[in-house]
Amino acid sequence: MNTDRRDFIKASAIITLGAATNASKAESLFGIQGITGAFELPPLGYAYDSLEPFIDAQTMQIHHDKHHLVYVTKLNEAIEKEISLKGKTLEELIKNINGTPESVRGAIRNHGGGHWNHSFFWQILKKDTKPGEASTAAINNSFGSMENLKKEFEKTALGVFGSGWAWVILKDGKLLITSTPNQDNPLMDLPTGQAGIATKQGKPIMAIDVWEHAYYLKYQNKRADYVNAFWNVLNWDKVEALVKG
Ligand code: MN3
Repeated sequence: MNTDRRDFIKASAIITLGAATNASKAESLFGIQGITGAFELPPLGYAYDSLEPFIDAQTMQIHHDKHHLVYVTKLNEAIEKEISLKGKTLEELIKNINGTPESVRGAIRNHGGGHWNHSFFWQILKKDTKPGEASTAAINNSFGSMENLKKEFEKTALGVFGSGWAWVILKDGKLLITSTPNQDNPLMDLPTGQAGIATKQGKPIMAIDVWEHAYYLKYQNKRADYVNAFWNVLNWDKVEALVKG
């Protein structure tokens, strides 16, 4: 590792500490430990450069420390405005978008979704893992082959117009592929099949963030190259646990 890289990592570690401090402050806004709404930025869980060369360290650092933190901060701000939402878990919030008071519905949808999606995305990334038995069986059963899954997933990821996500979800024992615009999520109780909304709902098993902030520094406008590189950093261990769970 050269000196520049070491300094970069050291600087990154300091920025991460700063983010953690902000999250603690957000929590104290509510006074009582354990009251949700005081959501925190979860640690990335690995070094920013862990996914090189497929996803670069700078992208990971900005994506986690800056973009994800904004979703957490704005989610907390929205909950502060709507007392009935305090005490709910993140999953309860995003599964009940329809029942959310209108004044904060958009904010919970965008920032609660953003917090959930990114927390999930960090966990689904890891180099050098292999598909497990349960995942392989489920993929063969649902798509016929791994190649078909990859082809359909890539097509869906490339077909997201503007910002959004592509997903593999589990529904009634089958794996399905879907996409969501913006920070929507297949767990949200939004009417499916309408323009601008996820076509299918289910339990997320894998996901790719196709917002430009997820890939632009390295891939610029070449989303297809980023999506193709994704298979090198998909955490099959996590996929296996989700398929089994
Ligand atoms: Mn993102």
